[in-house]
Amino acid sequence: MAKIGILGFPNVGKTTLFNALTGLTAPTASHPFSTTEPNVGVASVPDEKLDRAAAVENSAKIVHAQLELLDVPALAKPGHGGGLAGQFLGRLRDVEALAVVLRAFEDPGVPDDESGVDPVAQAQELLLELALADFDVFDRRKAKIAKEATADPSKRGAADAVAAGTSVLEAGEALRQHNWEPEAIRAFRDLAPLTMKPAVWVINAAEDADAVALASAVEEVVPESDIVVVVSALLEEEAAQLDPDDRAELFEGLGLGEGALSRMVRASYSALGVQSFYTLGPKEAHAWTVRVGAKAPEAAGKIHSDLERGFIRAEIAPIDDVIEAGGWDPAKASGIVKVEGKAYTMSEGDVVLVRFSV
Ligand SMILES: Nc1nc2c(ncn2[C@@H]2O[C@H](COP(=O)(O)OP(=O)(O)OP(=O)(O)O)[C@@H](O)[C@H]2O)c(=O)[nH]1
Ligand SMILES: [Mg+2]
Repeated sequence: MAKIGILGFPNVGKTTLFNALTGLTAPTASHPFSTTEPNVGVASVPDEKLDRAAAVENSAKIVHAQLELLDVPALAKPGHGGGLAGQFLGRLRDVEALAVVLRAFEDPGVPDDESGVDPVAQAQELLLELALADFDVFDRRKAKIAKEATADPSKRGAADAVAAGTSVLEAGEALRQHNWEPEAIRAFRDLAPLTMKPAVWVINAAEDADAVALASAVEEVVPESDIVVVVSALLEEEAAQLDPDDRAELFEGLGLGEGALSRMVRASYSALGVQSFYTLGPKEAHAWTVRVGAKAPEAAGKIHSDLERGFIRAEIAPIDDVIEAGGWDPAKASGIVKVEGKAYTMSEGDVVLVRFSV
């Protein structure tokens, strides 16, 4: 399961967001540094198409795709405990993407510990902090690998790559802002640089804030490939405790559509370079996750390794068409379902039925 790490300055709403996403009730507090141990939980990827397909198929059970979330204790400002929450950086190194929370809400009852309520300033400081954290790791590696390369010329390329990465980081830039050769990417992998990870910037704002203006201001200062979303974590946390109908009514009443959280989880999903595909039946409507660009057998392997090993062919149709046709069987009857072989590249939203033999 893909893992996302939530980080940010103290009292910005990291744990509130974590609760909203997981439906859990980890303690939040109006004093900074209230989280001293990471919170771990699982978030369902909201998926309205899956719900609709399950309805037309009369599936007894719905299984949403899932993301694992890690809410790490706050990063302190430099001079307030020495930069990043160093002891938890290791935990962040093994997540696949970062959700960086920026505080834009004003609340006199929630002190901001100097991190302020200016999301642009926080984004800039956090970019710098993350680059510095990577720099420490790279700088150490640079010296070592340079020495190794004098004894073993096959390490020359890797040594040069680490040196180039170190310079980028020293300038306070994120590694993901540059294009790297495959050899460099391999050399970086062991160092698990935080600034190579895709990031979703989550601006935590009052529900009546100018979301478009906030988002575009932050987009100006973060790497181009990053995604920026605006949420009201407190409202979403309350909504997460409601049953789906009451929740929909609340969002409807506030003119918030499906809720910002759905957008945020979807954004994380696309930042991770993954897509959903589905299996549908009377027992279960199930969303699965596979990387963008995967062939049909790789997708089949997500369901069960036997399905990849013994893959013969797959019957495939877009979920929108299946819903419109009124289910899998009618879709098949009307010729929408195609038979595809091992070379088929999966598309977002494919419904699959795998034929296999082991
Ligand atoms: N007004 C308002 N308050 C919020 C919002 N989001 C969170 N809060 C409040 O801010 C306080 C801090 O929230 P937390 O989720 O504990 O923040 P955190 O970033 O996890 O804080 P630490 O773990 O202490 O660094 C709590 O009292 C929350 O209820 C929001 O959108 N609006
Ligand atoms: Mg917290």
